[in-house]
Amino acid sequence: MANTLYDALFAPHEGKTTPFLHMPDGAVISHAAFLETVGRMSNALKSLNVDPGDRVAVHVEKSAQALALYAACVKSGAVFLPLNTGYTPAELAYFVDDSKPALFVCDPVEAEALAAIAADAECTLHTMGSYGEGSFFDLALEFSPVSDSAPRDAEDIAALLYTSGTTGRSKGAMLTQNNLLSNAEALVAAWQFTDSDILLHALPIFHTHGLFVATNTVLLSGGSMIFLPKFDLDAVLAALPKATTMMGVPTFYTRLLDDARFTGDLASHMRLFISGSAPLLAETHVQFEQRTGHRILERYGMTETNMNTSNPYDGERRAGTVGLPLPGVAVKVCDPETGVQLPQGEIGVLWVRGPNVFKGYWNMPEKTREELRDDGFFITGDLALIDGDGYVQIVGRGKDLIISGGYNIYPKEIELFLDTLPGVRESAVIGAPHPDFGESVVAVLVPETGQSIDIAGVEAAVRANLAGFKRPRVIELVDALPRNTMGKVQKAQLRTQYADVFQG
Ligand code: MCA
Ligand code: AMP
Repeated sequence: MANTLYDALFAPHEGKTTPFLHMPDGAVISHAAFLETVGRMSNALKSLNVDPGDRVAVHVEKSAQALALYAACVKSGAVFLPLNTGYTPAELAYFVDDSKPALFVCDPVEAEALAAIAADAECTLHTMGSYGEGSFFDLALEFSPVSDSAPRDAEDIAALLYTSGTTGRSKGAMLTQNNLLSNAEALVAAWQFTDSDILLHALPIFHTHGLFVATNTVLLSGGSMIFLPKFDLDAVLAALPKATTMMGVPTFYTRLLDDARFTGDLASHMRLFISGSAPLLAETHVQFEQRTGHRILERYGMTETNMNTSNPYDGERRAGTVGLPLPGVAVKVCDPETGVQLPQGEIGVLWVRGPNVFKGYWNMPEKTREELRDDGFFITGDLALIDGDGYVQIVGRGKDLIISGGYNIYPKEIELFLDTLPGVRESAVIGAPHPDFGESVVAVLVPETGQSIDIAGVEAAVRANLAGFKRPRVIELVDALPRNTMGKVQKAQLRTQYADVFQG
């Protein structure tokens, strides 16, 4: 039996000396060299008794080796489970306990702190540093680069990606080989990727955007990537002249526009700029076109669905819209209460269906039933309308969610944590417009009667327990939270009240 994803993305490049990764130190890693490492790692996984279907949890910095580990998991049939590098040990404990991986690969500097978490989950712990160094790579080097691919069916799970939940508990989205492959095929065609493309890759590789949208698309089309460890403005400006395409979150584009060195000349040879993960302001789209002549192509997706819609490559790229459904993807707008489809032009919750839609949430059959319907439609929780020409506009969110610099933050998770701190009776967490991140986090705290809250203590506790991107950048103390007659906290009122905290 074949291995659907490996055979499509990786196997065609075996033995090819064509460039795959252009590294920041000037090194070029060919497809063949990359796949030799993948073969060694795949043998190393076997030696660790990682069987097809086993999870491999990965909390490491971006590197060529980290990407090879993803490919090795695909080759071995293991389920790749990447974790945001910002997560603290307290956050990681949940993911490891919930997913019960066979192997947990972490940064060497955190191995000691995470040993107990791995031991509790009875999984093997290995290390991989920023340059790939560590015990896992050492082990891989002991093996031959030649290995067989594990037979995997298109419906087998290739990856488990956690997305935060409105209840505060993260949910693991199970993505099949076909979810990933069908989406890569759709995107290569929609964005006309070829083997001449050089993608400027400055995104993290622990989320759908940097891992699947960017990498799988380039792998399928046979092109290469300038593989930067993160979005560093100077490094991106220096790399741009060598790239043909770039993918980013809106913060990438606003940071470029804020720098006078980013000129039309610097972008003149580029074929395509793509944006997603968060709303791109229409004004950013307009400014970008004025500066460079390029109309940023905005697309829309989710961890659970990969990409759903995209503005056209050749047709009109409409600012403020996320374009048209990708081939094979159906979208409809439904009444949030009844689930009945609404007439064209009305605002409701967006539902999507297609080969891109995930298989369900790991160990959460009830959550899966709530959001993934028997007829295959997934309820995104995004509020949208579809215009007369079929373009989808995301106009808001039915879910209580903040998107900061492309990272999703669920207020409930932060509120549950803040409520445990000394002196805090209750809390409300909201997003307020932020010039760099699009939105950022504001926490409104109510002290226990007769007590005071030590703000410095709150900040320290947050730092110790929550990833930095979730940290409230403003903390306000109030006597009471605004509530409606049903007793529900009026977040809309708070959002209006604190709308300007990050401005000016
Ligand atoms: C880092 N920090 C942040 C963020 N990133 N705070 C708020 N929002 C953020 N996005 C905090 C760090 O914790 C640290 O906090 C401080 O900022 C500096 O960290 P640093 O790493 O230097 O930050 P940066 O380089 O300025 O990073 C900003 C960034 C990065 C470049 C926008 O967040 C980024 O690459 N975002 C891309 C996210 C992404 O790939 N999303 C795709 C999700 P402290 O000072 O307290 O220590 S996939 C998805 O959404 C779907 C499927 C889709 O459609 O794509
Ligand atoms: P995630 O859970 O990290 O996969 O994030 C998915 C969410 O990001 C979607 O449900 C949307 O709310 C948001 N999103 C992604 N792309 C866009 C976009 N182009 N415009 C507006 N929101 C977006």
